[in-house]
Amino acid sequence: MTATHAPVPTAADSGSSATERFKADKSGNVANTSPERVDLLVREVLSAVHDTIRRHKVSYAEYNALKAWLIDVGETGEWPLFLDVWVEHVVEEVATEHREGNKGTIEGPYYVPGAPERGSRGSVPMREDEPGTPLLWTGRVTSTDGQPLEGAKIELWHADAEGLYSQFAPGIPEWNLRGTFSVEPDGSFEITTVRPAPYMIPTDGACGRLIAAAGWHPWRPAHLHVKVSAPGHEQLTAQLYFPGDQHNEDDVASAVKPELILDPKPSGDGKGETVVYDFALDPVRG
Ligand code: MBD
Ligand code: FE
Repeated sequence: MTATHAPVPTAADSGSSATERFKADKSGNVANTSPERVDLLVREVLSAVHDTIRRHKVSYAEYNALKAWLIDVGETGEWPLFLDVWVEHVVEEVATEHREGNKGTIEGPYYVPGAPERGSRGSVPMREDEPGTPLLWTGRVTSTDGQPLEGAKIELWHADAEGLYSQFAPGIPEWNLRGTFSVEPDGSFEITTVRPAPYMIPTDGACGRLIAAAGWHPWRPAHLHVKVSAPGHEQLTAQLYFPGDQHNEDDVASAVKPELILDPKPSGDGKGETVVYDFALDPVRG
């Protein structure tokens, strides 16, 4: 870490932004779940909680600690963070188990739709003096049968070299390190960005207090987030990781898969890195 840090975002800053983001983009699009399904799922979850209480003879003091913590999750705006870190990976697993194309992983709480369009060969928006190792990423988007997907779109978003996300930490330009890319007729693209730093879950909110109370660690390995879409194909949400990151093996969000680890090489000019990573998307069936 360098001596010049941006202000560390408070849990409440990033939490309330993530909560507002979710409400704006996704809360209008929730399942109209049948009473039978609600009954089944809620009963099973509650029954698992009841079993744990009986098995471990949970005390009133522990019950009240849970109650206080759940209130705290809401007050620090950390429901999106809590759910995406400790629950989403299994939802993603179930939702994508039929796929034959690229593996994906969780979206997490910091996606923002509508990032600036940068064509098929370009740089993500970044500051003039953006810190971090330059990264030139080339690749292709095809269907699972190898056909190039000319209409494909790649949305890329990631933390900066201090592990901070624009729109969820103060003092960063709105669309910094967030861009939307197209592809050439042969499906190829070329994206310039910088290597992100590992991400630390805020320690001053409810999630941080849980991590400390349980003796866990708050780290996600460095990662690039992407959403890749093309007409007639399932949208792929993924994250790409860097080899040798100490948290690839123990990501707090359990979102690393071996297929998602990049293989960057030093670039010819010695100033940065280049990497090749392609996407094959599953056609929408039926
Ligand atoms: C992140 O940057 C992230 O990607 C996830 C899944 C959870 C918290 C922060
Ligand atoms: Fe992230």
